Amino acid sequence: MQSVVRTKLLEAFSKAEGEFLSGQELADIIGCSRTAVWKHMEELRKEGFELEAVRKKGYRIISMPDKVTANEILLGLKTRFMGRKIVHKETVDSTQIEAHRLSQEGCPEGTVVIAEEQTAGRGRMTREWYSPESSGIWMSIILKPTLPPQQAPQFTLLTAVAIVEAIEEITGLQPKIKWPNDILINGKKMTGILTELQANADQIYAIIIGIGMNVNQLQFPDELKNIATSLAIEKGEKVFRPKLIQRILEKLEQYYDLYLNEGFAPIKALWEQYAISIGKHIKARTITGVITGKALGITDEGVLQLQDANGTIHNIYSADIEI
Ligand code: BTX
Repeated sequence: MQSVVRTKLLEAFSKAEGEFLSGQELADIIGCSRTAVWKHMEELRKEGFELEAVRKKGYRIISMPDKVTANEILLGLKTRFMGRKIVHKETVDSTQIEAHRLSQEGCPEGTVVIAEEQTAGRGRMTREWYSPESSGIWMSIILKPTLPPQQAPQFTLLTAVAIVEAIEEITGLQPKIKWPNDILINGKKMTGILTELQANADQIYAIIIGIGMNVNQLQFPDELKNIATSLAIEKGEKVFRPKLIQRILEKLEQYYDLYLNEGFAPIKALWEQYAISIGKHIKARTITGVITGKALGITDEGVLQLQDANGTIHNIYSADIEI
């Protein structure tokens, strides 16, 4: 099915909120015959959509497949540009690699690359990110703000706020943020964020935000068992991924707009509400060594400030934190 037709169809069903749409209404919306509408509906059915067709009433969508294809994400998505273009892959090495490529080809801002499975998902500093099939959210979002590269780390914090609030609204769980890029529930890592850049020394061309979220896994490999968790484990039931993705994209758009209009201050205030490391005695492993001390807070740039036993304040730009 052509993507324009599909988008129009799914938008119409989304507005109808579960009510029937007649064949004629759908034909008018997508500008084709009623026979063509029937064909499009059959295609959706083949993709795993459960549809009800009733004579004289028309069609309605009863349920969607347990996939994170463009169709499911677009159905009910309330954003202007975030996630309006979605590239879905069954299997990919890393959605980051694909997103870098699309960005270089000039894709629109807000483009999302999402996969059911990653075979070479990556974390920071070439670490691996475990991304098994159809159980998590493995996605990369491309943003193109006109900003200097020094401001890029703030996007990790902005994304963390969007994710925490989306999870709270959809599941009722209350995740916490561990500076800079981990989201934890009950002390275990449930989401990691990877912010990568295409930039020169003065200006960002694109920010690629990678989100790896454990959603429906019920077990982890031995090396992650004690440090990782998923939403399904914490909630005791499966979570419908497309709804959660929609809410993340909506929140991201909202906070990205706020950031561009009002700067980092309002994002920082929200971030502090959800952060766990602030005020605590922590150990920060940076690439140049280990510093221990009290986490005082983050600066207006998003840099962590750590006060050691001698009272010296260290600015930490990137590190792994132990609380
Ligand atoms: P990070 O470097 O902070 O964390 C990586 C570490 O987290 C690993 O060394 C391992 O100990 C642990 N880990 C690996 N997989 C998992 C998992 N599924 N759950 C919990 N802990 C795990 C975090 O990096 C940033 C991760 C971003 C992943 C996304 S997925 C979509 C996009 N594509 C891609 O290749 N990466 C990003």
